[in-house]
Amino acid sequence: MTDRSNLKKTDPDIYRILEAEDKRQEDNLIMIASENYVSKAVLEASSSTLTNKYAEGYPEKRYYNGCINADGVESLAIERIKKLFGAKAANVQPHSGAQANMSVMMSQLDAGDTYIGMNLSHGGHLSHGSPVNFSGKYFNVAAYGVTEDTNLIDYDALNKLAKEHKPKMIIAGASAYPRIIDFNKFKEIAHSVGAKLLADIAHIAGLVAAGEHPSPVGLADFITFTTHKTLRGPRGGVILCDEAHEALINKFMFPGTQGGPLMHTIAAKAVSFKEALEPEFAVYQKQIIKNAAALADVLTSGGLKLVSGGTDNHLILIDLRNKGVTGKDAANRLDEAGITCNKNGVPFDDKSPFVTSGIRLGSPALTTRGLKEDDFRRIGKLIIRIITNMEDDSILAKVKGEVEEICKTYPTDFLRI
Ligand code: DSN
Repeated sequence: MTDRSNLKKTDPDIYRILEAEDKRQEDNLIMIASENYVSKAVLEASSSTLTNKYAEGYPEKRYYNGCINADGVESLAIERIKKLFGAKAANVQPHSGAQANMSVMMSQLDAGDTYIGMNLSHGGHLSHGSPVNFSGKYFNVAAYGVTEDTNLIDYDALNKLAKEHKPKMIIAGASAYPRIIDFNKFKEIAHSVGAKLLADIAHIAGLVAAGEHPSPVGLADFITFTTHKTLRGPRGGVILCDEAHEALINKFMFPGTQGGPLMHTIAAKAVSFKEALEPEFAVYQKQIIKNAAALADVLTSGGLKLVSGGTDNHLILIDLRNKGVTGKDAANRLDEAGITCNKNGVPFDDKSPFVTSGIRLGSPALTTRGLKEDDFRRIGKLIIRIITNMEDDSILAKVKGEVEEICKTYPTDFLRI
C-alpha cells in the first residue's frame, strides 16, 4: 500500500483517482505496446525532492547554485546510458521522445529543409513528420512506408525517395512496426545522398540494449528514444550521438528546445539504466520476445490477420478488416473485458485514426508482471473469443472472469511504495 496519507488529507479528489489508477493497473491486462511497469526503486526516485530543484545547464555548468546533487544524478545517468548502449555521448534531459527528436532536428535542419521519415499511417511516429506535429509543420517532409504485399519497410522506395529529394536527414524508427529494422540499409541510403541518419529506437530501446534487436550505435549519426517503453524507466527521453555532435546537441536541448530539466525524472532514469545493466534485464527482454511470438502464433491460428504475418519484437499489429470489426470497437470491447490495448491504423487503412482497422498489442508490461508463453497463449485465445463474438455479453463476462483470474495469479505489489 502506497503511503498517501498526506495527499488523502490535502486533496481527497486526486487521492481517490490515484488509488483508482493503481487498481486499474492491477486489475487489467496491460497490453499497450508502449507501456510498462517501473520498479519500486524507479518510483521512489521519481517522487524525490529533486522535483524542487532548478538545474538549467549541465553538470558543473549550471545557471543555478545548489546543484551538487542534481549534478550527481545527471552524471550517473549519462555514464550508465553510455555504457548500456556503448555510445560516446548522451543527453538525458529530454522530457519526452518528441522533445529529443525536436532537438536533433533543430540542430540539423533549418525551417523549410527537407527530411524523410516513416509515414505515421504505416507505423511511423507522430514526431517524424506528421502534418499535425511541429515535425511536419516547419519542415518539408517526404514519407516512406511499407509495401502492400509484405508490410515490410520498402527500402527500394526509400532509396528512390532519397535520390529524388536529396534530404538533409532520414529518420528510421517506428511505433507500430513488428519487424527488425535494418539500420545498415538506412545508413547506406542516407549517406549515399549526404543525409544524416537519426534512429528513433523508442519502442525497441530495451531490446537493443539487451542485444535482442540490432543496434544503430555506430551506424546512425543520432539516436533518440523514450525511457518508458521496453527500457522500463520513467517517462522521458534520451539522445545518443558521437563526441563530435555532443556540444551541438546539448545546446539545442538546452537552451534550444527546453528550459529546466526534470531532475527527479533524471534520477529515476539513472536508476532504470542501472537496472538495465543487470543480467536479469537481458533475460526479461528475451522473455518479451518469446511472449509476443507465442501470442502471435495463437492469434494467427485463430484466424486473425497480423500485419507482416507475425512479429520479431515486442508488438503485434492485428488487421481486423477480414473480421468486419473496427479497431475502435475491438479495443473498447477488449477493455470491457479487462484487456487494455489501443486501436491502431494498419498500412493502407481506409478508416480514420479515430476509428482504424487495427489494434496494437505488446508484451512488455505483462512480461514485467511475470507472465510467460502459456499465459500469453491463453490471453490470445481470450482476445480471439472477444473479437469473434463482439455482441455476446455472456462471452464477455466469461472472458472478464478469466482475466481476473490471471491478474490475481500475478500480483502487482511492485506498484506500491
Ligand atoms: N505514442 C507512442 C506509442 O504509443 O507508440 C509513440 O511514441
